Amino acid sequence: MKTIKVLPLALLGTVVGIVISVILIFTRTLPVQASAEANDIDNLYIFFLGFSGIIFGIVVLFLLVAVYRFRARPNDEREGDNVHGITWLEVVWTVIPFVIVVLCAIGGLIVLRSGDVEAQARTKGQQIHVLGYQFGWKYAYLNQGIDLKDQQTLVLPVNEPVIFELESNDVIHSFWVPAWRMQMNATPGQVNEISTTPTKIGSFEIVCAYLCGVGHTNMNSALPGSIIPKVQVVSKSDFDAWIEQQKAEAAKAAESSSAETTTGSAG
Ligand SMILES: [Cu+2]
Repeated sequence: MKTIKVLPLALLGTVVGIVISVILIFTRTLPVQASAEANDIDNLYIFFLGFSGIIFGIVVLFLLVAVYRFRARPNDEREGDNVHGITWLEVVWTVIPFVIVVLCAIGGLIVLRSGDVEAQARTKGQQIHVLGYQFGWKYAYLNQGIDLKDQQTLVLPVNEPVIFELESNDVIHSFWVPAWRMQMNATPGQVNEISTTPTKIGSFEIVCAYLCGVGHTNMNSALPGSIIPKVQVVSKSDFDAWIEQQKAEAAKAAESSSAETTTGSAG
């Protein structure tokens, strides 16, 4: 019976896999890191990518060697060897994936649990309601009682935790700010929460990460011609000034609409 040398092949596969992972890590440029969580999430991504690359290297190498070594020669009509039950191999192929999955789960649990940021955002941060619809986003500032108009820019202060309460009034959308490494579904009939702390001043892309209908591409602020404004992160003082301006505009609008009603009823 023909065999292959398992251990040297597994080692070679590991080396090939590491090379593939390193190439992927250094050739795929990630977006700028603009939140307190971004660096940890990138490290988790690299950790997952490393594991995946090594598994890929080993599997593909074994596959190629097996296909070549155990191929049927011309006119060889024999049945292949009937192999049944190799306990040590079954233990190995159960234990290794189990360990890998558990390690990845622990890594994910440590990095992705945002309990602290969420608690901070609830007590002294910004609470923003985000409504996804076909096709755009509408924001409300819950602490200040301000409702923005359709497609009005989301403005946030730097270095202050934010909690987003996401909802949708039609189909499932997904609110994604790549620079913050933050993404959460906006689902009809349900409020989903996610929190982050922006750490860089500037404007950053907002993308709808779900195909949500014919106008889906309009929900990607990175594309030319998109009607979706990017999110603006500003200094605390600029933010406070902007909030005052929004309040003043809302008061003015309320005043003129009540004036209209009065004139209407008088006439
Ligand atoms: Cu969408």
